[in-house]
Amino acid sequence: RLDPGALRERLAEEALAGLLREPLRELPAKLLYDERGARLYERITTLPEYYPARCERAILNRRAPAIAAQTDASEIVELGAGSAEKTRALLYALAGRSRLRRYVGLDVSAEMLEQTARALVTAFPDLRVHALIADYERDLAAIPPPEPSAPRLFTFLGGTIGNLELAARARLFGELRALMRPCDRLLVGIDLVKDPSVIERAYNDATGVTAEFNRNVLLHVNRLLGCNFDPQAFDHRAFYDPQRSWIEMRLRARRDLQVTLGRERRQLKFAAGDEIRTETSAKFRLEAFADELGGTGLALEASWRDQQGLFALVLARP
Ligand code: AVJ
Repeated sequence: RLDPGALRERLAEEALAGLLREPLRELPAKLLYDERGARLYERITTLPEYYPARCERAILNRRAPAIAAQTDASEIVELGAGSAEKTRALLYALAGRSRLRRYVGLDVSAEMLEQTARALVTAFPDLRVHALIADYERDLAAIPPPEPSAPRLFTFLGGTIGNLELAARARLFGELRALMRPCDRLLVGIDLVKDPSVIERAYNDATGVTAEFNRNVLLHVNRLLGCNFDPQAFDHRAFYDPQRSWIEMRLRARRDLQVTLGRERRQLKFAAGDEIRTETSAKFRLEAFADELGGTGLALEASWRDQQGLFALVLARP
């Protein structure tokens, strides 16, 4: 477990830098996952419009035995563990082969991770569980060293890899590659390019849970920076950018307003219509994704799609 104070400090720095960015203010997507945000995301994964979670779950439930056989892993290292709900299919499949020894989960959401770790200890009494309150873009060094002859499966599920831009993805894959021995594997969930209206519906759900999830980032920022954003003064927006093959979420000021930034007492001015980008979530073509992996010394070993072809799990080896 890393020092939560240090993580908080870094999140605050990133939030401040993003709010001062020109021409478009931007908050890093990981800020969406404070305790309330993590819970709202869990609700999103149950929405009928939000196909990524449903599809990934279907693939995992169907393919977990094959993935377990192919990787022969005795350890899972999960980046962005969240509730680890979908990961359980893998854990059961590995436990069924009597190979499972250790689970290492990383997440920035301390409360969610703590709860997840406790739940896993209860569900898998023989499993050693490590919970690292950590940012996978900075804290991979905190992962405990591997055990000899205990193959590791790194998992990065949910399509969260899409929150990183190309250069950041290459950096992360490179760092993971450096941690991997020949026996280790990486399992990544990627959301696939498809009809934009399907994607836009998934991020503009009818009941407004995603809007609430998006606005909640401002409450998190208020605590991190001691400022006074009124979430109700912002509209949720999510739209697909075909040039960049990503969907982005923004918050748009409903009226002219000012926000006082805590320590600096600095005034941040918004005119009606001004926006803050809060997330970009890239959609992939499998071939291009395989090329990205290849550029970092990883090779695509296998991939599985759901029956509608909306989402894919990719298994990569060093
Ligand atoms: C958890 C990053 C995969 O990008 O689809 C859900 C987060 N944002 N609805 C995504 C999210 C809006 C999600 N990831």
